[in-house]
Amino acid sequence: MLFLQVLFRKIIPTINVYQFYSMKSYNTNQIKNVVLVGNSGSGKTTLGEAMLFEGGVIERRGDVESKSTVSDFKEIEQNNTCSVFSALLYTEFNDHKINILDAPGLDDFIGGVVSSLSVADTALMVINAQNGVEVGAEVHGRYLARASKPIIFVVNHLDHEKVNWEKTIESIRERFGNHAVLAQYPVNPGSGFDAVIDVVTMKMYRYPSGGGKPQIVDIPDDQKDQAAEFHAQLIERAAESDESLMEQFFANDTLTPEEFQKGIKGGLINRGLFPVFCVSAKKNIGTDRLLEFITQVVPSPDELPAVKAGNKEVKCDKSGTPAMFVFKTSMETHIGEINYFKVMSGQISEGMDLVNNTTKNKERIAQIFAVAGKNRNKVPSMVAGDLGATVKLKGTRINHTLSADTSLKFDPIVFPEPKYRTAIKPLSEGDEEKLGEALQRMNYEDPTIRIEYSKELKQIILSGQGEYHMNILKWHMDNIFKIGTEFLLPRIPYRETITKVAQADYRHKKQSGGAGQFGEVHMIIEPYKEGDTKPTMYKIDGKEYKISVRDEEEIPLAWGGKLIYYNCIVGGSIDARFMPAILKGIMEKMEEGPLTGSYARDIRVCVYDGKMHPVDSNEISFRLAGRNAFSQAFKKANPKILEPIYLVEVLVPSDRMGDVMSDLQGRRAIVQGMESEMGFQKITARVPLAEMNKYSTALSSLTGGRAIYTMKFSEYEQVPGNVQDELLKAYEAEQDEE
Ligand SMILES: Nc1nc2c(ncn2[C@@H]2O[C@H](COP(=O)(O)OP(=O)(O)OP(=O)(O)O)[C@@H](O)[C@H]2O)c(=O)[nH]1
Ligand SMILES: [Mg+2]
Repeated sequence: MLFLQVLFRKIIPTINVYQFYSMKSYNTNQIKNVVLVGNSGSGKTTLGEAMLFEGGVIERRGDVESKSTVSDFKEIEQNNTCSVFSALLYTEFNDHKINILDAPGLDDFIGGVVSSLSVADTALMVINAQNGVEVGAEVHGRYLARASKPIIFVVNHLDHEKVNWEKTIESIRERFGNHAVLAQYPVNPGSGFDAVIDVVTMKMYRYPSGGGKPQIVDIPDDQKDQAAEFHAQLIERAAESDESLMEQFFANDTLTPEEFQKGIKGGLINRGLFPVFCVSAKKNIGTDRLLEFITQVVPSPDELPAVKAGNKEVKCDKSGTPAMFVFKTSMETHIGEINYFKVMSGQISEGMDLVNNTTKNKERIAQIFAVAGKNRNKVPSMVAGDLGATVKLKGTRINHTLSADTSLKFDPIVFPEPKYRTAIKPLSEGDEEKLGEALQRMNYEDPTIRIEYSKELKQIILSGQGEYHMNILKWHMDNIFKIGTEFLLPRIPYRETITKVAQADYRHKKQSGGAGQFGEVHMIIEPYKEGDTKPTMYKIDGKEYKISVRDEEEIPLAWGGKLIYYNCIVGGSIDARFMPAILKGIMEKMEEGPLTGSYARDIRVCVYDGKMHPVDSNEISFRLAGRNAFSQAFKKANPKILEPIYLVEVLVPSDRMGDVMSDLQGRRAIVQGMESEMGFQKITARVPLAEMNKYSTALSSLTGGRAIYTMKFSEYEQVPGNVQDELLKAYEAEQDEE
């Protein structure tokens, strides 16, 4: 079979699809689903490559530098020598199928981590032994805790001359507590690294210079005490995972090998034990032992709790109802849309019909693939717990459930809120529609992108996880979809309101030639506050106005806040049929505020007097009179511009806190709090959106990429006087240009 595959690849290298069933079929208890997480550059993709090589899925190991890894197969990833999308890989080891999700480490691509976590059962947290725990590991650690996923630490780069093993272990313990327990330690970390001592098997593994299969020998005398001490710590931690094991441990002061293994597995599953392994992915040292541990100890999908699907709980059981959950959708040249799925229950077979319980479409599963990057291996079926891909589905996307049970819908993956925005426009006018379609397709592949066609800002606003994230999206527009685009400064959705009562009246009169127009409106406006009682009297500039509200309309505004519209006309000075027209005129100015054309909010309007003309008064006259009277009153009511304020949380290593703080203060931030969290400082601040432009890039350069932030809308607040003046000037200049 292998000969045919090699021949196939030689004849048609571009097609990485094995047209015939070449893969062994696996049962649920022979499947392990792991996700590679950790900071960018920690070596996840390189480790994935070594794992595929050790499992014989690939004959030669590629590397990131020569753009030849299985995982980073997209052009954009090779250009940037980092993972941008998550990639599904698999390897076969010790009669097991290990599905490996290689997740991107950069925070801009966090979407790939979140979707991978939704279907992985255990995480391999890859740590760069030169730097210890970095911000990427910190962030992923939080997601893993929220999803209560088991963690195995894989300390990588142990062959690097700048390695610092002690500092690395210290940082892991500092961040993840004493649940992190050594399963291995390196004998000679640094450029000569070739051996580890494993305190699970109590053996030393010495690797040949090219990596690969080790010599397994007894632990040298000078290491025996150290190894025994670590072994005892591991045994104790394993015993703590289960009461009955604890009793065994107290009774016998140790555990049997079976109890030990059971304890480690139990500790993994309840997150009481995070074993630490040692590798050099680049030199393929330690990979085989890690794979062995995964096949022997890591829980298979049927050993984990049932998964929630609305009010149902679904066990990962081969004999259950066929059901699959789509956790990733990607577009690939020559193939089109590929949907990556997990078999959540039952068995999925080629040619099977299932129902998409979101679109309600019947879907034929034409082909099923075991996937390793862009290599797809056709298989006749997949059992509960397995991860695979399929093509040619009609409108199936991420978060969709396909099942024989039409009432089944697994809980959706919740992607993080965006924290970076830009505006985009096509270089050539006629490309709007094409751009819209292309953005939509990108959004299917990456749900952390938000696309907003903002009528208010008259821009296409893109939001995402960072400037890098948006640049990657632009690269796709320019290079894949061939649509020239440019990024623009995104406008800020300011708001306008008033801070004091004001009166104005306006006469609209047009009686020269053709149908005449006449309408006169007198109104008083004031700021609206929830719970205010109906007005009865105003005193403005020494003059008193008695008000009796005859009719009231409360209008909740689509952009937030309210408008209260009172008909206080007495004596029929304006006929009731013209009141809606006046309101229409006022709403036109509420939509395009008198100060900067932004939405206005939280205003009460009393129309208390006016004049009509028996012939010339009509809807348009009073719409215009209402509009202009409102605009005049607005300008007399000490109007203020409001700006959106965001609650920003920045996670920064302590040594960079000062720089980050002063930068925030330079952005008109109001610091709400600081707390230290496991070697990091968490700064919470309220910051105007207008000051957060390109913050991801600024923060990255301030901290060498060692910090992250999140932001979410908090409320609207008046801008400072000088800022209001600048905004008014800018608006006037813009008006003059038009
Ligand atoms: N010396 C040494 N270099 C390594 C090792 N593992 C990875 N590297 C190098 O580290 C760099 C980053 O490796 P990747 O595998 O791309 O790291 P990653 O974690 O996938 O990074 P992201 O995709 O950005 O999250 C590459 O230049 C690798 O060659 C290792 O064990 N030793
Ligand atoms: Mg990578």
